[in-house]
Amino acid sequence: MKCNYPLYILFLRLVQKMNRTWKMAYNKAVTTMKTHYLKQLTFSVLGLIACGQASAVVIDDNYWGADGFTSLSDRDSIGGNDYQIQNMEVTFAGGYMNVRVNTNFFEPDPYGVQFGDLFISSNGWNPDTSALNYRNDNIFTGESWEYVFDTSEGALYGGAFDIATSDDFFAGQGYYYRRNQEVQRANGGTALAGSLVDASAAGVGGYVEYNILLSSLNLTAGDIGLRWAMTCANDAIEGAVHYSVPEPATILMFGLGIMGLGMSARKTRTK
Ligand SMILES: [Ca+2]
Ligand SMILES: [Ca+2]
Ligand SMILES: [Ca+2]
Ligand SMILES: [Ca+2]
Repeated sequence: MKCNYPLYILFLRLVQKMNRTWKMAYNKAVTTMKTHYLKQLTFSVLGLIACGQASAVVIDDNYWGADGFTSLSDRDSIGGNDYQIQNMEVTFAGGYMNVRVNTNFFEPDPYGVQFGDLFISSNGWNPDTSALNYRNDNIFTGESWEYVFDTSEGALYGGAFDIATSDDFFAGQGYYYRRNQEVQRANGGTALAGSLVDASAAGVGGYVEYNILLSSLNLTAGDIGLRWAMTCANDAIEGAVHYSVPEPATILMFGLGIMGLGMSARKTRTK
């Protein structure tokens, strides 16, 4: 540095240096804010998606049902582990109700037992509760079903359909089975497009999975009843899952809420 350097030049350099430092700090802050905002936005979008994807509700198999055979009647599953139904898992996502029936049963069965159909009650679930584990419940008592997904047809049916019971398959053949249990759609009804079944994961420890298009069901908020049993009904399951009508406004508010939280968190951190 020269001795005769005017003082104002020195002062100017100092200001320039400060200006550079401040600009760098400013740019860094803007970049950080941009990154932070992007993160918050991503989280909000994920939040919006998550809002429509509730985690699975498990319906435990507390249902025994009526009319098992004498000494075998007093139990959940007849005929060993091959017919066991563990539970049902229900998830609402993307306009569908996903129902996973966790069962050891699979086709082909040595006795000709077939997959059952998924019965759906759109107006609640009111089984016969006059005995523990619904031990008086059969096709004559309890809930009636407004819809059925026909597993072999691969289609959902509404309207007036006839129901086939376990007796239609196994009466008078000398087998143990659970009597008077609804197991399949027999005929009739109106086919409703858009719902699916996937039985490719069926087997011991496996499952049969249904994707039911919610707009096909005449639903209001409340309980949806579900029922499934293979055609001998050696094990059967019934239960309910709560359905809330999704409101777009609520979902939007949820997303905005998350963004708001993100912004206030950023403010706090800046302070
Ligand atoms: Ca069971
Ligand atoms: Ca019903
Ligand atoms: Ca019943
Ligand atoms: Ca059962």
